[in-house]
Amino acid sequence: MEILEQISTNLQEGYAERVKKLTVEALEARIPPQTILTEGLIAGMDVVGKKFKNNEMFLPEVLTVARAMKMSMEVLKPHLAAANVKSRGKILLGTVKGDIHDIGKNLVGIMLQGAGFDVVDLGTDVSKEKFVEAIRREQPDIIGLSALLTTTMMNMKQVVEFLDAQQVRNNVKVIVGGAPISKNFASEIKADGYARDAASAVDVVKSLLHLDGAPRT
Ligand code: B1M
Repeated sequence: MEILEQISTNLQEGYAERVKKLTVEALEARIPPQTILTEGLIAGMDVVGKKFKNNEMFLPEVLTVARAMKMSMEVLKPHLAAANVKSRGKILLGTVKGDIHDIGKNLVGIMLQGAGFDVVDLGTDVSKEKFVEAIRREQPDIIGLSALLTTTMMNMKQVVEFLDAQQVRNNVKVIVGGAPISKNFASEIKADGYARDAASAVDVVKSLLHLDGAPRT
């Protein structure tokens, strides 16, 4: 669809206001929010990621794109979460220490809210101590750790070990995700689950909580 392409290309250029306006127009045209997200915004972000990797785009430009994505996500968020009914459980989310990437984590949060979970987002650069404090305070069913850097993914291991050391692991399961994370890595660090993307994060959470609709493995 033409409007999705426009969302993608304007996002790549970092035109925040235009992307936001197009997102509103796409919603008015009754394009499903999930389609706007995957075929407009994420498609555009994929191109940016590749260009960034090949040194065809640089940090300040990527930052502008990330801001545009965030603004548009604010518009989409209530629509993605519209199906939200009674809470099916509480999920604590955070990007681990040293890492400030939050777009993927935010998507995971939105998808989980959309699937009917309460989400408490601790933000980025979250220390293991902050995770433990929040677990004691919020009593979540699951905590979700995100990392986008190969240098910060090892901080996930530290969080898992700290939860054990602080004896707060009994009633909480840990899931991990982010571009450099794999299923093997998740097992290595003794996480309870791994999700490749935001949609599968919902499936993994449902499966860990033994809720209906979890895909059979
Ligand atoms: Co950064 N960055 N960045 N960056 N950045 C990457 C990750 C990188 C792969 C780019 C590259 O070189 N190709 C590279 C990492 C290399 C590596 O470690 N292997 C990189 C680097 C090097 C850096 C800096 C070190 C650059 C520098 O300063 N020299 C720096 C680090 C800062 C820090 O964290 N301390 C940095 C900074 C930034 C910006 C601030 C400019 C910006 C972040 C803005 C923000 O997040 N608010 C940024 C961005 C935007 C990117 C890219 C281009 C896009 C990331 C993104 O948002 N993708 C990225 C390149 C890329 O990924 N192609 C890159 C879209 C998002 C929807 O996908 O986050 O993967 P993703 O999330 C997915 C899945 O991974 C999964 O579901 C999501 C949705 O489907 N998922 C989970 C994520 N978390 C999950 C948790 C779960 C389950 C699934 O359960 C809990």
